[in-house]
Amino acid sequence: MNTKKTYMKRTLTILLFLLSIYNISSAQQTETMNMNKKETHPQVQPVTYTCPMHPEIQASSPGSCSICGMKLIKDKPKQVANPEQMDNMKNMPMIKANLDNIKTIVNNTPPQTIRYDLYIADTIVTFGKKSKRAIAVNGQIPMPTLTFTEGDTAEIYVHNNLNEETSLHWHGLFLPNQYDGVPNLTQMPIKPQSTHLYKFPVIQNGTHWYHSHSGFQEQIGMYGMFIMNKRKEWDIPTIPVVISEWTDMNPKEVNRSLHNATDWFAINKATVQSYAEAIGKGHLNTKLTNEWKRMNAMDVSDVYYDNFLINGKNQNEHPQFKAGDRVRLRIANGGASDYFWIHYSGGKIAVVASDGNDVEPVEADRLIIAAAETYDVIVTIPDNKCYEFLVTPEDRTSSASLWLGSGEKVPASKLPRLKYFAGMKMMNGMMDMKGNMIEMEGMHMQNQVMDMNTVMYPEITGPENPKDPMKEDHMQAKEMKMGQHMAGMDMDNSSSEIVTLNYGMLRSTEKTTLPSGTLKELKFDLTGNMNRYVWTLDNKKVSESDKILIRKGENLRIVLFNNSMMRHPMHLHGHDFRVLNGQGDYAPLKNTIDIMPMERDTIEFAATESGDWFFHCHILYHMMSGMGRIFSYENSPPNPEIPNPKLAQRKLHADDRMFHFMARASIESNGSEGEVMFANTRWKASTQWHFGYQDMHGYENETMIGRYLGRMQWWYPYIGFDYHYKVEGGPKNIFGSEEKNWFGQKSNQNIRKTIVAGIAYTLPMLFVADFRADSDGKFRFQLTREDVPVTNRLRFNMMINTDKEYMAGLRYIVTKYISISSHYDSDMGLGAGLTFTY
Ligand SMILES: [Cu+2]
Repeated sequence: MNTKKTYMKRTLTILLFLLSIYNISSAQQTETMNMNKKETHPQVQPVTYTCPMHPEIQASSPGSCSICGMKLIKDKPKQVANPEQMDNMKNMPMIKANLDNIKTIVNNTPPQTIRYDLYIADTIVTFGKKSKRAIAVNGQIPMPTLTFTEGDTAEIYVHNNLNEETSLHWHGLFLPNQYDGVPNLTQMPIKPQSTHLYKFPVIQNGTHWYHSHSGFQEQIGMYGMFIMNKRKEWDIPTIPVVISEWTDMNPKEVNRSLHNATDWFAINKATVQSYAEAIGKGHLNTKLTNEWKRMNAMDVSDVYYDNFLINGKNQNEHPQFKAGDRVRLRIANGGASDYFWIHYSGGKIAVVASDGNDVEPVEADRLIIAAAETYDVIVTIPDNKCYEFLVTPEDRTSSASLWLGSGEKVPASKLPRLKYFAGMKMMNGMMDMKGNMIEMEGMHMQNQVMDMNTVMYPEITGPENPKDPMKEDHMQAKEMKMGQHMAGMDMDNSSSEIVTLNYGMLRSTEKTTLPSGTLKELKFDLTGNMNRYVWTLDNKKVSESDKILIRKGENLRIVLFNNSMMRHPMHLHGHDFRVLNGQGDYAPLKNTIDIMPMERDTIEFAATESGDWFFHCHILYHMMSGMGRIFSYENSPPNPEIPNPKLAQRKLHADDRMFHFMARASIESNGSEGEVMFANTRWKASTQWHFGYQDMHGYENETMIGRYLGRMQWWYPYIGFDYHYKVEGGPKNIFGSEEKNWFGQKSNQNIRKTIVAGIAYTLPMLFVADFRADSDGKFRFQLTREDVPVTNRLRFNMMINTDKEYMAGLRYIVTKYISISSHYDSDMGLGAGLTFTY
């Protein structure tokens, strides 16, 4: 296996590669802005020849790389990793969008109280392949757009006509704590068949949204736009754009499946990254390293969705626009878990606000919007044609579109499939053997400036399989060009390079410095593991941590390090925070910050409110598993909406303490075996059986309860009960007599009723080692490996232990619940049949 040094080297290579990509766009932008080139131009150093992919290879004359054979190029790779250079990059120049000539219109209507009545009811929709239950408000999905003007008072009557509790959270709004809409924290849930009033002054402006904060209701329709106009607004057409996902699966079942370590979603998305695929693509070593490091397959999103919606439809048409028209899109990602790429076929996208706060207009070719973020953008209709505003989920499984204008359709180019093995290779390099993301010395991974996932984007880094000679040329050419950029020479300013928006490019239109006050600094690691779907801060769920007390008048600075393999959009209720992105006094204000793996981001805000405010990951399924904290103002007056705080807290904590039921049972020609379990984040109770059809094939049942330990949950100590009954005459054991085990102890397989205590530990390659002792003083050591992904749908399982028991089997997954299976086992012999999973 590779040494740690190799991993570090590989990580460094990837980073250098990303830096080179970064340099292209930053250099290009410098050009456009006519900025002083001295600031970003690299220092002159002696010329060496190096490999674009392997910077450690350096030669004084041209030649080829001894590692990959790629042609060496003139370069000075050392300076790229220079921290000083990194600092220059932080103050990167941007392409300003010129919007000075847009006219404005003033609203002279005096401030007023605006009343909305929202009737929440069950409905049936066919957004996917089948008709399914959803929740509509006033008969529509998304919920109606609520519009106010700064200075108005909002009076919103919520009529709950569901047979379950509900709530509405006003995302990004500054309002009295009791109207924030978090059930069991700022109010009690709105009971079925009752009405609840939210009434608060509108003291801000911008594009926001609102959604249910109860259970999984947000996934099935309870999201809508919440727009607060300024007194003076741009006088151009404005379209609210709320993006969402749809799954035909009940979201409770989605949640259970995620906790069940099923890869059904990956099978649907064709992202299993099986051994067959790894070998076919020349990535066996990558796959082995990945499993050696106890990781699961690489992916950028958790859930498979059947459809993606913009304002409730996959395709939207706005034919009224003509050449030269400019349109403002107020975009909110109301999806429960996905990030979305945004492109426009009619040219650049001018970004003018994020999370309802204005930024200096900046141009980009594309941007990614995290769950719960909002962006205001302005696009131009260049000609009398119909241009596509394309919205693509990060996993690129499908897309949704908004068509602007009429006439000949100008489609945006669809995003190609991600290069998952390139992503896996990158992830391998980023993670150490303890499951920690390795932070690079002198590299500031922050604010999306370096998107590690770029290695997976074929549109930027070339196609996946460079073995194809045509493609290899393309790839090599592209890398050559990047290498040249690293050397600061022959810059190709062709418009083919893609400018992707990142947080470093957001600059507030006004100073955002905090009022003077004491500064309190808090640090959180974003932690989790995909295998058991545990998502936490500092390895603690909401229910496992105390409220964080803060004091009105102080300033809070929060440093967030993402030590997990997924990106997380962290959202703070009731406050805007500054994102420290190198823009100094003009740091942008946001309420949701996307943090990529390995990033360390800093936010700060003034504590100006009172009461309890939720701070959590806005991926619904991460939040429900406990990824958050509660900020609580000291000495707040009691919240009149929470008559019994103890009861409310118990109900709030119930969310992340929830147990999930899982089962797997086979019925094969030689007998039945299976497992049923109840598990939550820390605890698991399970019973396993193994029944032959005849006495000589044995009956075994083990029931145990245990607790997962550690952040990565590789340790699982347990106690339980084991019953084993068998008579002579079963299949001949390949290890000879079963009378004694491999420790020389008398085996009691014929009739065994014992209490057992043991500990299981997940080894590299995802083998589970299980050592236990029973009440008769007998020891057993067992190795198990389950669900080796042989192909997209074929799984291999094996087990061997010191009682001379062994098993090997294959399972072909037909549907989410049914597999065709066959296995050989030392008690029951060979059999074949069906396996049911729930
Ligand atoms: Cu998350």
